[in-house]
Amino acid sequence: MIEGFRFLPEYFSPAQQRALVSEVLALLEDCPLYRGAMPRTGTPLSVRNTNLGPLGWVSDIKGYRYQPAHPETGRAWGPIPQTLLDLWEDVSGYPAPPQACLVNWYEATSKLGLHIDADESARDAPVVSVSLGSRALFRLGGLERKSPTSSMRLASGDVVILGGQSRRAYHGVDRIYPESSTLVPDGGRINLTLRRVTAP
Ligand code: MD6
Ligand code: FE
Repeated sequence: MIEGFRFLPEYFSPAQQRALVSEVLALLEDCPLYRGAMPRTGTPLSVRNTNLGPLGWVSDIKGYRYQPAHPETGRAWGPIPQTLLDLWEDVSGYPAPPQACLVNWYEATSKLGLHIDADESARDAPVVSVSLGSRALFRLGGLERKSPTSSMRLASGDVVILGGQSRRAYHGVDRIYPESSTLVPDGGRINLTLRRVTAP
């Protein structure tokens, strides 16, 4: 496995997972999920998303970027839940708080192609990810798109950290298993990724 990758299974208890899902669902009322698009082609993304925090990751026909406001409502994104700020403090080893929490919402057939998270200028900060709801088949490769990959199932409450070398590794979600959990409405899956965008 590539250096800097960490997997913390069942970091959050079932009760903590339920509380976190409720909190995120409540925040989404003011900060709704929307469907972004691929740069250049404008092809709709398979996964709907929104963000919490002072900055949010946006993808549309013009490209990828971080911005302080929701592209559809024009309002600031909601706050990052304290549970997630505590998680970052516990596992990131980074001397400043996260600025963005990307909320990715997977439906039964959603998937996420192999990609690198490369839109942050704080390149030394890890990305910390929380899985909630249905299990996902997560694929992690190396620094090149053609690098060999290995697959693992991410279950509700699991935390994944891409730090060190793995921060620049290709990864994606091949499928979810929509029958595997009832925590998220309609057997969906929520993935929360905490990111530091700018150097402190
Ligand atoms: C997902 N995760 O689990 C997609 N990125 O749905 C990511 O793309 C990801 O888990 C950076 C770091 C950790 C991740
Ligand atoms: Fe990613």
